[in-house]
This record gives sequence, structure tokens and C-alpha cells, in this order.
Amino acid sequence: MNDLFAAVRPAFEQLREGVYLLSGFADPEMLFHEIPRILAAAPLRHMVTPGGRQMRVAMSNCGPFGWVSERSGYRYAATDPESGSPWPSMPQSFRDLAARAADAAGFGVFEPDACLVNCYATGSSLSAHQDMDEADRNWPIVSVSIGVSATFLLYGLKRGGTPQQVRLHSGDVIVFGGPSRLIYHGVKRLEAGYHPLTGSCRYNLTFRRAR
Ligand code: MD3
Ligand code: FE
Repeated sequence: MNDLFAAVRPAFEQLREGVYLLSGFADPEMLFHEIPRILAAAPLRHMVTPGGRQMRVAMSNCGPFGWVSERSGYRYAATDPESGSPWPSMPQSFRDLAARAADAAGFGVFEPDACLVNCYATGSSLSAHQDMDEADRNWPIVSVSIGVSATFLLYGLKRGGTPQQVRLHSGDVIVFGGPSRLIYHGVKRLEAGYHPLTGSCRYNLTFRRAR
């Protein structure tokens, strides 16, 4: 089925300076296989924003550090505030995938120390934001989509304007870095859909270097 679209959807596409779409780069089944262990140790939760609103996307983490949002702000934490325990370990297959994607996009060595697991139910969206909580913005960010397709929104370095819309399918990987590392981005409301791996949901793995 994928071959039908190969001509119009190349495997490697530069969306703009520092943003690369690697269509079908990841094996979503292999990655999703690891998810039950992670979520059993650190269940998905709707974190509260500093503004006091509950996020529509359910989140968890694996790896040495996890991204958390609380009334007091955003931070990277070595332990899950819900349990007080370290986050579940990052599977080697996750590290390898993130490293291979960053290298394929031209960023060289990438050793993520944080993997945010985002879970979108039907109707969930992620409003435009920048990823600013990482110590060293020279590292790229690698994002992997699993399950139901979604529309990713790419803005610019300033808030507002008309976003570039990118449809992301299961197994697609986006790598961000360089001049686009601090662009505003978001995800459109997830439409009702079905994927054999994830049912009506979309999962996204975001690999970052926090420290
Ligand atoms: C572009 N997640 O968790 S990941 C996030 O699909 C987040 O769940 C989205 O944005 C998702 O923060 C998109 C892709 C992503 C991550 C970081 C970026 C895109 C980025 C940093 C700069 C520019
Ligand atoms: Fe983000």
C-alpha cells in the first residue's frame, strides 16, 4: 500500500531549514510493543498546566528524565511525581531509532535522555508552543508517530501566522533542530479514526536531550 504513495511522499523530505520528515522510518509495531511496560510503571495522566488547565493529551515518560507540567511550571524530573519512583527505562530500540533518525537527518550523534509518551484520544489536540525546557538547544528533537494519523502544525519562531500543515502517519518520524529548534508547533484535534495497533488513539514519542 505504501508503495502506491512513494512517488508523491518521498521517504526523506526537508520541510524547512532544520525540519526533516522521514516517512515510514520507524517500525511502529516494534516500538508500540514496549509501551505496556512503560505505562504499567508510569501510567498516562493529564498533567495540569501552570495556568491551571488540564492538558487534553495524556502523557507519560521513560528514560533518565521525564517532562512534567505542574501548577508550579514545567520541568524535567528524574522521578515520576505521581509515584516518587524513577521513570521506566528507555528501551534500547527507542534509543537506536532516535539516534538513527537524527543521523539520517544530518544531526550526527544524538543521545536522548528523555522520552515523552503522548497519547491522543479522539478530539485531543496540542496547542501551539515552543519546546524550551531543555538545557542545550543544540541537540535536535526526534518525534515518532504511532497509530491514528494526525495533522502536525508548524508555525515560525514567533507566535501566530498561518501554520504549515503536515499529515503524520504511523511510523513517520520528524527531526527538528538548528534554526527550527525553537519554532512554535502543535497538533490539530485528532479526528475519529482506527488503527489496528492503537485503536482510536494516536501515540507520539518525543525524544529529547533534557540535560
Ligand atoms: C518542532 N508533541 O510533546 S512532537 C511535544 O505530536 C510535542 O505529540 C507533538 O510537540 C506530538 O512537545 C509533536 C514534535 C516536536 C517536538 C519538538 C519540537 C516538534 C517540534 C521542537 C521544535 C520544533
Ligand atoms: Fe512540542
